[in-house]
Amino acid sequence: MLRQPATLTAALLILVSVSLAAGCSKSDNKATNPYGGGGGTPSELNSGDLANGAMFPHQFLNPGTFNYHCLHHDMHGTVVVMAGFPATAAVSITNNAYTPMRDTVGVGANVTWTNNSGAVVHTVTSE
Ligand SMILES: [Cu+2]
Repeated sequence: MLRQPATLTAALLILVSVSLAAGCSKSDNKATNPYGGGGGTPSELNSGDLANGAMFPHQFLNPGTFNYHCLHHDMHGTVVVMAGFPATAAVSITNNAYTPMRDTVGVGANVTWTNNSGAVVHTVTSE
């Protein structure tokens, strides 16, 4: 008799785990989230190609550490999102680098990347 509740608990844990996993994949669906993912999912940042002068704005709705890179060059950057930090940040892309390479912003902050690299195309893409 005493083992039955333990078995039931294990079954419930499995159900909860499966439900959570299903919930995570749902948040990757861009159709339901206009900001493209959120919560540190791989799809959080996906600028596509940015020509010279092009800007890529993104709002970070969830706290976390968001590492990104350029699909064309060995360039890396990080945005850390946590409560109590600025609501905006600007990142300039020049000389095959993101400047600054690391930003810390508040939850809900808007970060804008601008390609100031002349004719060189770059991206801002989650790692
Ligand atoms: Cu690049």
